[in-house]
Amino acid sequence: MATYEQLSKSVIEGNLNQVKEQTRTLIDGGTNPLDIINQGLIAGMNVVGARFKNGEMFVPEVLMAAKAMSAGIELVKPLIAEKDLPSIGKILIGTVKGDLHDIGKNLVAMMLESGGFTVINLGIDITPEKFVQAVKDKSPDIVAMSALLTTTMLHMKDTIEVIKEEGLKVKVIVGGAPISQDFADEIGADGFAPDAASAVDLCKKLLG
Ligand code: B1M
Repeated sequence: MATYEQLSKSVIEGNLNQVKEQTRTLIDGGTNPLDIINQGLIAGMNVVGARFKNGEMFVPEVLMAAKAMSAGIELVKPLIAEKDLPSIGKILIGTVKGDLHDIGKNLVAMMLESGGFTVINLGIDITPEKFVQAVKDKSPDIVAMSALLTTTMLHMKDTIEVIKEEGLKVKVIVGGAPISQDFADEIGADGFAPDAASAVDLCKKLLG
């Protein structure tokens, strides 16, 4: 059976076929799906992040790694999503304006779905106006914003301001690598979650 280390290495190498094969082997061997994600797929992506930062890896390689990781997540996803659960709330999720990172946001969306929420995933590069329009159209209980860049996280504040200006009654949560509880408090968000699992707990708490 494949090991977490081998799976991480395949993510780092951007070897999509090998990631799929090793993920399948781990699934068939009865490995916990969340451990496959956290200890294999995300662990590999964390190494990619560090190397990207140090200039040891470049955008095309990072993209290949990201695609390989997503392919692994797609295989694990059906094992986590308990689609038959009745919805316990509606969540609108998106990555903020100017930001194209979607792996973490999609992971949060997937975990929320598996936690029993109905999730509307708006995608990436979502302007404050698009968030507001979607709140008007879909009437969610919670808006969940993700940002991975220190430059784009500022659009979370803009979005919250526009939501308030429009008088819309919806809770707002924020998350992503550069986001902290202090930042969430500063911009008037209702909550912050450091990872996908905590996002589920936070949404349950906010609607409880
Ligand atoms: Co970019 N990138 N990137 N990148 N990228 C980072 C974020 C960076 C930290 C890399 C680095 O320098 N070490 C850095 C940001 C620096 C900063 O602002 N402080 C960076 C940069 C600089 C850039 C570009 C500007 C590079 C360039 O072009 N010069 C550029 C910007 C493009 C843009 O968005 N406009 C860019 C581009 C890209 C790619 C397109 C190549 C690719 C994205 C592909 C994709 O998403 N489809 C990419 C990637 C893959 C990364 C890294 C390597 C990995 C991100 C990732 O997917 N992590 C990243 C370095 C890193 O984070 N290690 C990096 C795995 C994912 C599961 O984790 O997204 O953190 P994460 O999500 C977590 C939590 O944060 C949390 O839960 C998730 C799971 O537990 N979470 C939430 C996320 N959203 C949440 C929402 C919530 C709650 C929790 O509630 C609403």
